[in-house]
Amino acid sequence: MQRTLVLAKPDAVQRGLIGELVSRIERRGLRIVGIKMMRVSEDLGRRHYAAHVDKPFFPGLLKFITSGPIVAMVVEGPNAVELVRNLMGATNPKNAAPGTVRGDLAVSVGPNLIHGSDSPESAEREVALFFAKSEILDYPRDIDRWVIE
Ligand code: DAT
Ligand code: MG
Repeated sequence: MQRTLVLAKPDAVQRGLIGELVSRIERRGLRIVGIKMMRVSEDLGRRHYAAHVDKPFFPGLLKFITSGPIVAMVVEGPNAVELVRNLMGATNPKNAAPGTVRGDLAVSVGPNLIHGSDSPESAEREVALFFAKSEILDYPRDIDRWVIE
């Protein structure tokens, strides 16, 4: 069982695509065990994208990710990191396959809708950056026991 950090980026929130992203994750069979709407501070943005601080696109990336509310999620399941990466599609939507979030719904490598951790190590680091332990809620799939006949 693996956990990964997913962000519905500011463009996803502004375009009303939170549900679309959540739906694709849930329909795949992954479980959302943490979710919140929040604003990314400049400090959090820098830490989250620490690997990119020296890239030419970093200033724009930081401006974008802090530009409006996002929805952060902790997503759990077998191979959650790889499954989420696959459903996201390529970083640049122009290369993203149809059927993926970016291939179906995005046109630009700036506002490309979704973030997903790129390795189990990144996932652990990023989940800890965005979520307190108390904000991650594991739960059993035992809803049938509440059915009244
Ligand atoms: P991903 O989001 O697919 O994990 P990444 O970690 O390489 O991609 O980069 C983080 C974000 O930075 C990406 O979602 C969009 C932006 N970005 C990446 N490469 C870029 C480029 N060449 N020009 C502009 N923005 C870029
Ligand atoms: Mg990345």
